[in-house]
Amino acid sequence: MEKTPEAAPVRSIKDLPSEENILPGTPVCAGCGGLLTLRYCLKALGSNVVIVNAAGCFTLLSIYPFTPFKSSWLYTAMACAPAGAQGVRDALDVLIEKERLDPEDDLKVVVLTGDGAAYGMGLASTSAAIHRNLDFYYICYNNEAYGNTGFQQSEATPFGSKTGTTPPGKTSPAGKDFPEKDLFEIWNSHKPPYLATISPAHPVDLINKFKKAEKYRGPKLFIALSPCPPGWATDPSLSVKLAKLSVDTGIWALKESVYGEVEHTYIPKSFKPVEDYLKLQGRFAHLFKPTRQEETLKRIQEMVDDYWNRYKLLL
Ligand SMILES: Cc1ncc(C[n+]2csc(CCOP(=O)(O)OP(=O)(O)O)c2C)c(N)n1
Ligand code: SF4
Repeated sequence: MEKTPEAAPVRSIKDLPSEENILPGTPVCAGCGGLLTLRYCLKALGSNVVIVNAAGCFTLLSIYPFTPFKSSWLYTAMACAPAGAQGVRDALDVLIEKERLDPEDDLKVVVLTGDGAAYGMGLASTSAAIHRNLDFYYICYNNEAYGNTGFQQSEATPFGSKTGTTPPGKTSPAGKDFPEKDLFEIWNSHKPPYLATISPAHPVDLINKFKKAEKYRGPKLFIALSPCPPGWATDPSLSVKLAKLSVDTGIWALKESVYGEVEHTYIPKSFKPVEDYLKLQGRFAHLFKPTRQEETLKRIQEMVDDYWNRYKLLL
């Protein structure tokens, strides 16, 4: 169901909203791709927002009495942020019903989680909230592991990645030896009004997706592949480059879905080899040294090619 007309899209980086709703000086790591993503998301969402955060790295952002946000913040356990969002949405609706809150002053309810919560521990409560058609936004900053507790594998960890719980060794030279879950497809099977993948290296695409989502009442879901310097063993200065390479190699497909209908919003003119992305990251270093793991590298490239072939978009 649509609630507002769609806002005009922005055309270039110069047209991004200048307002900042997350201020500098946070305790997260330098070069955190998730934080940059969140900064762009809040430019689109504004400050009339309640963020419901599942335990993770970003819980450190807002610890009483300090906060970098202009908006409100509620912290929940890992599995239940969407249930927390339901409570906040219900409370706002009751206040509006009792005429104690002007509908003009209504707040957007935004769940914010890492991939450990989104792909694993919190999936049941997310599925239930989507099924109930809860009117909320869901932002997952996906650093492809449990970041806050030292980078253990999550259900988003890709094939070939080293994590604290998938060390490359004799039994598993590749590190993680099976692929990640496809959360986009899992969410999409619920046919929510709006669902998108986003990237901190594509802010225009990101902002336009939020503008488009705004017109729908119901769940509006966003997943961002978010470079994580300590976990990925990369230099903080490389985060935007890595986010861009993830898109240019086809590893991270930028797409959206409206009521289950998927469309890609950006298709690289020519796809770069996945190695260009992998070789810059310490978590994949064992695939190159002391010897190249040809089979593993080939399989990673094939998985990406298979994805784009499925959509007949590989040029
Ligand atoms: C049920 C439960 N198990 C374990 C933890 C400990 N814990 C706190 S944050 C965290 C990592 C969360 O990972 P993710 O959701 O990917 O977010 P990130 O830390 O990467 O930001 C864990 C395991 C917890 N809070 N609750
Ligand atoms: S560990 Fe990674 S996701 Fe967590 S704050 Fe640091 S850079 Fe960001």
